[in-house]
Amino acid sequence: MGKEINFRLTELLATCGNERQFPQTDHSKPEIVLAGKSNVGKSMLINALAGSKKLAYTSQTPGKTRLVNFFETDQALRLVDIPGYGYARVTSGVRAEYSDLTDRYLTGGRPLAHILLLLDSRHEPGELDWQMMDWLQSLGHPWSVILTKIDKLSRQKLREQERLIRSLIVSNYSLTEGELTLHSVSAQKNIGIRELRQFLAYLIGARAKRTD
Ligand SMILES: Nc1nc2c(ncn2[C@@H]2O[C@H](COP(=O)(O)OP(=O)(O)OP(=O)(O)O)[C@@H](O)[C@H]2O)c(=O)[nH]1
Ligand SMILES: [Mg+2]
Repeated sequence: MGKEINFRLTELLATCGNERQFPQTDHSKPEIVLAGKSNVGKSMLINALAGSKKLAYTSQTPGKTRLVNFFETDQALRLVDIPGYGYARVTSGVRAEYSDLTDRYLTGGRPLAHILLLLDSRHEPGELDWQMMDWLQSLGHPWSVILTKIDKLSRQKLREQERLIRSLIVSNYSLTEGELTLHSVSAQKNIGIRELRQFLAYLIGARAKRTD
């Protein structure tokens, strides 16, 4: 655990519309993936982790991130923003294309350290979230849950949602409580971000540098 990671040293590495554009794998830079429905807050969370407002493109218009974006943090890890699933306003053909690129990424033999599945803290997981979790379970990659936009809930309501969502997932996959890690964040209000940096650093055997 000697290494320290400075998340403020996060840069865009590559923006990929197809598999050939993926950067060469580097096993000294494990990849941490952000997956989740369009508009759940993936891009904004990358910005919050990096302490930068404009690193990853965020938008009011769902489905803007149609590419796999690779970011590199302090030459120690990569954050990978994969296209949001479930954007109803694109045609099914385009939707298939998105999930195809995501599929190629997830099954491409990359050094995947962990997948963060983002869920909106205000809602129970929807059909597409369950499909994504089923997929992650079947691929056998380690994954955990991030509840986003918690600034929209009272503290008490958040506790209720955490309990509910945790119990739904634990029972659906017959997990023990300890097998499901769940973090709650607000990228907008910078809540839970420092803890999440620590968790990500821990996943790759390092520590997050205190920068705030
Ligand atoms: N209140 C609140 N709004 C947030 C938070 N995080 C993201 N948002 C808003 O949610 C919307 C979508 O955020 P993005 O980060 O662009 O979502 P995304 O998951 O990258 O979406 P796609 O790129 O379409 O897959 C934006 O309008 C953000 O301002 C948060 O922590 N709190
Ligand atoms: Mg995005």
